[in-house]
Amino acid sequence: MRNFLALTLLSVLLGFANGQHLCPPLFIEFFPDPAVPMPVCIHFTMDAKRDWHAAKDYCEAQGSSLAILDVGNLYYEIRDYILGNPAWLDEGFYIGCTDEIHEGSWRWTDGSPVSMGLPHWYPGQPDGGLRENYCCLYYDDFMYNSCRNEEKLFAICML
Ligand SMILES: [Ca+2]
Repeated sequence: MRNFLALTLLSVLLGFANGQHLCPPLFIEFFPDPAVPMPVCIHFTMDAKRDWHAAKDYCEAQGSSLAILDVGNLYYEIRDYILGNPAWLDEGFYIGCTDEIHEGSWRWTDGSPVSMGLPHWYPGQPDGGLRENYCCLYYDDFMYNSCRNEEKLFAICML
């Protein structure tokens, strides 16, 4: 088992050195931490708009999860990527945070607390109380926003 793991790690490192793609099809490589050469793999689900739970299920069916953005510079890099796509500039994208379990207590889907306020959230967000329980990156600056529970949006999956 140890040899297998060593060989797997070696092949991944060699693949990286050779410039091979480390993310599966549809997933884009981001390197949010300059000290860590392994990519975070991101899939923007542009095939359909879904409510937050359907988006979460869709990511999980692909073996991924809704994106958790507290990873190095990932939030800024994803924001820049969205802002670089003119067709996306009046859209919103669900990410993996919610206050559906305890109103006002925002958690990532792994249970970790979400950083509140600037620079991540729009001023005045989150708001909407029980009507808005799901995080999205929302036009036109793609900061965090609490989106309406029934709203259907694109989503960001992460591996
Ligand atoms: Ca809420």
